[in-house]
Amino acid sequence: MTKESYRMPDGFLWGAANAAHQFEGAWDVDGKGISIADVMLAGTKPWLNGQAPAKYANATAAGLATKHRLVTDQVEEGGNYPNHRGIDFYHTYPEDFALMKEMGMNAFRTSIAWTRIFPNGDEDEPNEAGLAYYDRFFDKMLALGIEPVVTLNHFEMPYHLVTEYGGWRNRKLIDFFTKYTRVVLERYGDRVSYWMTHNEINNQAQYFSDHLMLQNSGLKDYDESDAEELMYLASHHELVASALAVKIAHEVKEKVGNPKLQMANMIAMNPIYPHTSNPADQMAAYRAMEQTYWWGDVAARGKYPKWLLNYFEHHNFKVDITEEDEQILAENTVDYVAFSYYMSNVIGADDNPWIDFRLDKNHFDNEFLEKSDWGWQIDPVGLRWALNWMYDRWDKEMMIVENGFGAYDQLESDNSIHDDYRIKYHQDHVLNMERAVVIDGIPVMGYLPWSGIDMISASTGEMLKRYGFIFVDLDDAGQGSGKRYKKDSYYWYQKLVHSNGTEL
Ligand code: BGP
Repeated sequence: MTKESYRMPDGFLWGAANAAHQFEGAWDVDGKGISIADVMLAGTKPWLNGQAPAKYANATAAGLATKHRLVTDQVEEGGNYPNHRGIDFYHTYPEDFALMKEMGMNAFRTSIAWTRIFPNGDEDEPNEAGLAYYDRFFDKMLALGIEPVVTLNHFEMPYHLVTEYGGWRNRKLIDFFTKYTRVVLERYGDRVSYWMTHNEINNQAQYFSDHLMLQNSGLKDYDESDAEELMYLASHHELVASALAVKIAHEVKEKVGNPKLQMANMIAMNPIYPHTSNPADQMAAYRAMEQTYWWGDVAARGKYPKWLLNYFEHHNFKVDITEEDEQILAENTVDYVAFSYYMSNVIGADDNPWIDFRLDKNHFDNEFLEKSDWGWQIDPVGLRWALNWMYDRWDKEMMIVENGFGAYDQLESDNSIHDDYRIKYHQDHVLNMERAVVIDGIPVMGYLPWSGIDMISASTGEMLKRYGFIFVDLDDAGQGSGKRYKKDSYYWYQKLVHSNGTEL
């Protein structure tokens, strides 16, 4: 019996995805400023000599057990900052893009490092050396026939905007972000058609996580009791800035004469299922979905959902939604929705009618799903479910800009890597995506897995949590030859892309 598979529409984008701070390295080259990623230590080996400075001794000891990445006040002598080196893609991109082109990819997603363009974020003029670098970078991609898909803000905002302005809680960030957006869209808008604003803006729904609050909103040094209100306030400023970025994209589209230029939001989509068929569990899961994806409602529908405005009022949260903001949001909804997909979750009800959903409460394992070594529940059917849920809700074309399987890969003596577990993960997810496209009629623009090449894990700072179809011989301390080797998944993906989805 032939294996089930479906051909994707002509022009479908088969690519891969990454992010500047996770693979470029060159953290202080050509005028680049310090980003929030540059002050995050590795979760597995935070101090290169194994000795934590006195001021960080307690936090280091507490974090090691869970690979929790310590955020330092500044770049500290002796710290192991894996994002400082990444895989040196800043210099190796010509060779690495050629390797990825050989895989047959016609698209690649990455971010522009905001701090290469505005090192501190509040300068009047951009850093020309940074702009010139990405000129060469995008020109190389286009010369290879690889369509750039670009994230404006991928967990790498200028750290100066955190320490000097308090991050996105400060409305001034809207101006800093829109200035940066206008500069890069006017510079690259003739060559780069697919853009998106804030990576996984909704991660901060889990506002009890210091990492997610820093990575999404540059929030640091706040009282735990203020965390939820701060998250909503910062999110509002991010959403207004995102809508203004859509407006700028439409202006630049005309100015540079690129009719394909379009701007998306970017959501981390991991479905939340009810623990049982008990209606109380269903109601909890329903609200948990709304509390985790309302950012998509504002970006795609142009207004806040009523339940959330009620929630702000009930909790006396001061979120400064002005009439001008409401008009900006309403007039500038996104052109398409970009999202990441890795796993799904399960929650049960509690007795709070205002349902303050948090993944650290009433969270259950899904007895029908297996987990990765990092506990991520593997759910390919959930990808089809999510595509249907989002299309029904937001009525926008969609692009899968992250889907991947982090694993400890083994480099064999003959330099082969047998990652059949990663091939299976992608086979199952691609099949469900193809069902959504062909059977459910969902308009999916492309599949850009995380990732074409190994890089630094965002949550743990590990190099050994590998996602790539291309292996990079480096470890968590940055030791190794740095050589690239093709995994078995490289050849599998090459066949899939060349068949436009039928050779699963
Ligand atoms: C998403 C991020 C990516 C990447 C991915 C894998 O949340 O958008 O940047 O990090 O997760 O997760 P991790 O790197 O934590 O293993």
